[in-house]
Amino acid sequence: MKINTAEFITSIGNIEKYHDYNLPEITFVGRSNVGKSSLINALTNHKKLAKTSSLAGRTRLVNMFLINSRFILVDLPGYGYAKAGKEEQKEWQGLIEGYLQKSRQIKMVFVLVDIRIKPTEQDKQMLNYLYYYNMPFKVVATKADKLSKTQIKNKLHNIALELGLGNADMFAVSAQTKYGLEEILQYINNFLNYDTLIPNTQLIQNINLERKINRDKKHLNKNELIQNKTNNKSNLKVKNKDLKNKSINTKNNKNISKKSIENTKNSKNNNIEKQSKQKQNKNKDSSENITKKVKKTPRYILKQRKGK
Ligand SMILES: Nc1nc2c(ncn2[C@@H]2O[C@H](COP(=O)(O)OP(=O)(O)OP(=O)(O)O)[C@@H](O)[C@H]2O)c(=O)[nH]1
Ligand SMILES: [Mg+2]
Repeated sequence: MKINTAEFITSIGNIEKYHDYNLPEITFVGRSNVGKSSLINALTNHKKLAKTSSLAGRTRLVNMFLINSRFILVDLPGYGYAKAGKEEQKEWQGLIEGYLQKSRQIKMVFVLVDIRIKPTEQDKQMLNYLYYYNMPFKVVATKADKLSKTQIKNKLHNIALELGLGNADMFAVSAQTKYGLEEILQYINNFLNYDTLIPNTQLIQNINLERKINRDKKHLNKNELIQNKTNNKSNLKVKNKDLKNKSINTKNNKNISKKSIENTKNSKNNNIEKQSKQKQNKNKDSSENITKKVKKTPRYILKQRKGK
């Protein structure tokens, strides 16, 4: 089987929103950061179909991808992410278990473990759970590129022993070098009986329609944003103009008041000058008067005064 098309269908954060598309589902579970999303991308030959991260706790929702319009790959949040809060861990656990309980379409659960690390208690719990509910599963050891071929064989054997499984239940893969991917695809092809699957053309049409609606919405929002931006800009321009005018007015007012102060100062000075001139004149007048008076004093009186 070759994967020709891989389309994102939906993300579910609340298991009540799970929708049965009446297509076989293949599910990827495992510890946080083990490489679930990377494996989905590698299998489908996409770089960003499922979001990946070097930081644990990247996938927080149940993500569903439609493959060749015939079956669905399901990427689950990881368990055992120690740094996540207790509430968050509970939420993810609820989503994982909720999905495993609710879906009637699960045809295979791939339980991923890191090939270099001994399976954890939580890995064992997950396998017990699947075993208990009689769900088909296989263990996939990831990041095989970190080991040599002989090391891969040995580690795979050890993990199988630890989990009480046989070698036939195990795969080793690398999303980086694509090691072991053909084997997984071949296995999926066989257990799904791929050639007998009928493509769900309605679903792909719905996905495309929804995508178009979202694109249009985004476009509309973008236009709205641009409109808002230009409105804001022109509002800002008007505001700035107002502010400028206001500041010019205040400047003018300031100039006017400066002038009026100068005028009052000048007029005060003028007044003072006037007053002092007047005083001077008065003084002059009075001295003149005195001299006049002196002048006017009859000569004989003056003589008498001199005689004194
Ligand atoms: N060397 C190597 N690194 C890998 C491989 N697969 C994944 N990784 C790296 O492991 C980190 C986690 O990968 P993800 O695919 O995001 O892991 P996940 O299991 O989906 O993680 P959660 O979403 O947190 O549950 C990333 O840095 C990947 O690049 C692999 O095959 N080889
Ligand atoms: Mg992930």
